[in-house]
Amino acid sequence: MIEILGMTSPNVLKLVLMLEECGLAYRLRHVDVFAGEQRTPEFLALNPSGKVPVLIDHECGVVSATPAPSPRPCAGVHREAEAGQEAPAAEPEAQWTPAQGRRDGGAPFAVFESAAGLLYLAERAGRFLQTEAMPRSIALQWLMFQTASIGPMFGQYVHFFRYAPTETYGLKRYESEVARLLGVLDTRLAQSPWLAGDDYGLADIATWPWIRTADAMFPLLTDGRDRWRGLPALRRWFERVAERPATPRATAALDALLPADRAAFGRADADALDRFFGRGRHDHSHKLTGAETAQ
Ligand SMILES: N[C@@H](CCC(=O)N[C@@H](CS)C(=O)NCC(=O)O)C(=O)O
Repeated sequence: MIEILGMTSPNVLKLVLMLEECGLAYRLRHVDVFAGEQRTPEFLALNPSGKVPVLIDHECGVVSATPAPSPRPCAGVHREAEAGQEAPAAEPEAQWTPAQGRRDGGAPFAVFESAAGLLYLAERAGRFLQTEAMPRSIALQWLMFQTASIGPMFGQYVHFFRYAPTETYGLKRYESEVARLLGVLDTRLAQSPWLAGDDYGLADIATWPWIRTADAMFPLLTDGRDRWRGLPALRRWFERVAERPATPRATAALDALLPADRAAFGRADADALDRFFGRGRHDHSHKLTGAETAQ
């Protein structure tokens, strides 16, 4: 069983999409990031960066760094998803144990950073990542484009337009960069059916959840006119991924966490939000300057 610690965010959806595509059994566990569950010592032992998602593989703790030509045998974990299949028997409640770094074959094995989780699953399942050097490099280039540019820039843009819309300097800066990045994707997808070439793969799986998020903010980019104006290839790609059988299963599984997320946000007071957003009293610069820390 693979466990994903997360919330309703695009970085978490990446892993859920991949698990659904591979037909791997998994369980989603909600993390209340507004209450700071991601900063507990137990969580930091799994992800030193204190973010979701974290992937925990409870049954198959060893992956090879070399590409797998075929699905890796991993009894009891790798199975084909079947419509209407009953949920597996309940397992003992997993614990957030300090498993980070274990490669000795013992479970659980924890992976932080969503793209690292995708690579772990690709090597585990032997799917969605090219094995030949040059096609693999192209796939990794587009995967890294997502992790280094799309995710961080879209994330900052969402923050400004949702929580600081009057900060026009920040809002404009990120809006402009998001528009540029969308253009890069559209140009690529006008030349290639999938981001890495002829096959649907990790780069598409990593990028699609962020375009799903962008779908909600396109009106801001276009002053309420046609949301996909100027992005026809990106739009076709977005719809093709949405039509894959695994995609609605993944979005439904993720969206099931919405009530828990909304409740967590509703419980968060001004101080908790200040800490979550890393601003005001709870910014992190005191750690570098040695200045008085916020309590
Ligand atoms: N590069 C990381 C980004 C993870 C990330 O930023 N996660 C957000 C949710 S999308 C989070 O955990 N936020 C809580 C916090 O910052 O304390 C990844 O791809 O896994």
